[in-house]
Amino acid sequence: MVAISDYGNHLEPAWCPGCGNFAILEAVKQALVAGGLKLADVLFVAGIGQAAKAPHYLGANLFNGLHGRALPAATGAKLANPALKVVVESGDGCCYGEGGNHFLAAVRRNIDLTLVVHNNQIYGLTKGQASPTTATGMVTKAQPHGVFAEAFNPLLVAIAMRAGMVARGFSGRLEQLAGLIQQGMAHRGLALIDVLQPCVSFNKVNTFAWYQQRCYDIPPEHDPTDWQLAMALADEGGDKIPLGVLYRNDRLPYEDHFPVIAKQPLMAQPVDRQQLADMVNNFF
Ligand SMILES: Cc1ncc(C[n+]2csc(CCOP(=O)(O)OP(=O)(O)O)c2C)c(N)n1
Ligand code: SF4
Repeated sequence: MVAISDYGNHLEPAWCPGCGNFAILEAVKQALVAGGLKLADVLFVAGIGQAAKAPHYLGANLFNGLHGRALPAATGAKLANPALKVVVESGDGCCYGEGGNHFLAAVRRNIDLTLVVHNNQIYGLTKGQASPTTATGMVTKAQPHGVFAEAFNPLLVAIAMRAGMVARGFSGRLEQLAGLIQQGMAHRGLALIDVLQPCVSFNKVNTFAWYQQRCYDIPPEHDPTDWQLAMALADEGGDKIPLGVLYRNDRLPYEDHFPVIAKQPLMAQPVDRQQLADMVNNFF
């Protein structure tokens, strides 16, 4: 049996009071407990940012790397030890900006990772510059004339490329969010959970109230295997923001394609140091 008290540590989150990250942290804990996942079963991987700090407060295995580089590190860990449940926590800037190419590669590969993106539509840690998901026209200190670029729609891109599972949650709806993360962890293949997360300090537009007014639950009769319907849902915006699982398929996860790890994970395989040395010498 796993309990919420198994997760967490003595560290006090260095987030502003009222930040949407608190609920995401709680939702992740609840999903781990609901999935019966023990500390040793899970590896968290993060980059840099307010969102990327979330796993620091879980007391679980953690690899914290460079900004935007969580997904390649997580991919390596998953290939080395496919038995691990690997969860990536990233900000919208970290995942869709600095790490944008890695996001596309992870979707194409369909590596079995749970990708929880804390999407506050802003760069939080560096104090409020526009991120790829900041709405066109939004004025920030770094964009005094408003953002000129079209906002990146991660759900539309992920569904267009047939990611394994694509969902959207909101940190103002904890119970639903925990359920979505749990479903993501249970899914074999890449599961993107894009979470609308108000940044109370630097995004004064997309507030809790702003999201509450616009978010609605995807009706239970929605068939997430229907790609075209999922694309249409992902394309909704402005005053209609659907929450729930938009899309799901049963594509083979990346790691299932490698005969070398079919019988035994890489981390359990013996290393022939002589062969390794010969290879390195040959190379140089
Ligand atoms: C390659 C690189 N570019 C830029 C930075 C500076 N930087 C650190 S955090 C950050 C923004 C983080 O925003 P986001 O990923 O959206 O996370 P949040 O802090 O909003 O949760 C930036 C630009 C960096 N550390 N490394
Ligand atoms: S700056 Fe924004 S994202 Fe960062 S802790 Fe404060 S409210 Fe949260």
